[in-house]
Amino acid sequence: MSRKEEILARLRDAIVNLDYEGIRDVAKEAIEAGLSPYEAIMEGMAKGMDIVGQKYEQGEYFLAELIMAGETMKEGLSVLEPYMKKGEIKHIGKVVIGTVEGDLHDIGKNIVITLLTASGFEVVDLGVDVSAEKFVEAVRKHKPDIVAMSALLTTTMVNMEKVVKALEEAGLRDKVKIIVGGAPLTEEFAKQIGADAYGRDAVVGVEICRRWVSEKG
Ligand code: B12
Repeated sequence: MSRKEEILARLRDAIVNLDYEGIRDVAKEAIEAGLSPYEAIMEGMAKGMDIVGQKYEQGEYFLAELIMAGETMKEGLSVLEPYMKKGEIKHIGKVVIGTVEGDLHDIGKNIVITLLTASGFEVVDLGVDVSAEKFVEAVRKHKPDIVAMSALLTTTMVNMEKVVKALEEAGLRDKVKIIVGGAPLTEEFAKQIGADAYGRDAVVGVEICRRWVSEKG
């Protein structure tokens, strides 16, 4: 195993073992060893979160462990984030983002925000449990290029469609591109609800957003 692989495995394990105290040191080590913060997040910590999800499904972990895993992930992100925002940032576009109504999952959304910010986007984070009305209000106020929505529950992904409809009713739909993401979603679902794109993960999502603003010119 190379040094890089070893550190990625330790980042993954820190999440799986809910090592809230230890993850900061591993994250620092990752940076010192020359790993990019992107790799550390996507190929280390996010992989650990997948395993936590499987353990939850298998009845090995419970809600308390899910919460702890989420907190551990945030702790690791707080070490890595400053390394993604180096240098002068000229904004290339504006994104309004939120987790839809009824849904409190924000780890994936926060990774998307981190990568968007690092790519030069100005991001307005509406937080979690965001109603369609709040999305509409934010689009009116901030005039973004892109609206991004996250949902992790099959019971809340349907609320994404409400946002698309509300934007249509407010006459704002053609002013923005809409991208949706989150584990239970599919490309097909995104099309069906009238979104412009589905971001399988944060990296793909940010690539799509970059393409949109560059096409806009
Ligand atoms: C951590 C977690 C929690 C934490 C959330 C902490 C937090 N601050 O977010 C807590 C403990 C609060 C929680 C609560 C619940 N959870 Co939960 N949770 C998870 C878990 C383990 C991990 C989610 C996560 O953070 N993954 C890591 C991130 C990095 O991945 P991600 O979110 O998928 O995001 C990536 C992509 O999807 C994408 N992405 C995400 N959003 C967006 C948006 C855009 C625009 C783009 C481009 C991309 C994108 O990019 C990200 C990075 O690549 C999942 C299991 C799993 N494996 O997904 C269950 C899971 C989502 N939870 C589940 C459930 C059932 C619940 C509860 C209902 C449990 C309960 N009985 O109370 C509650 C619901 C609370 C609520 N109203 O929202 C189920 C959902 C089942 C379903 N089909 O609907 C899951 C799948 C677990 C399971 N297997 O049963 N949960």
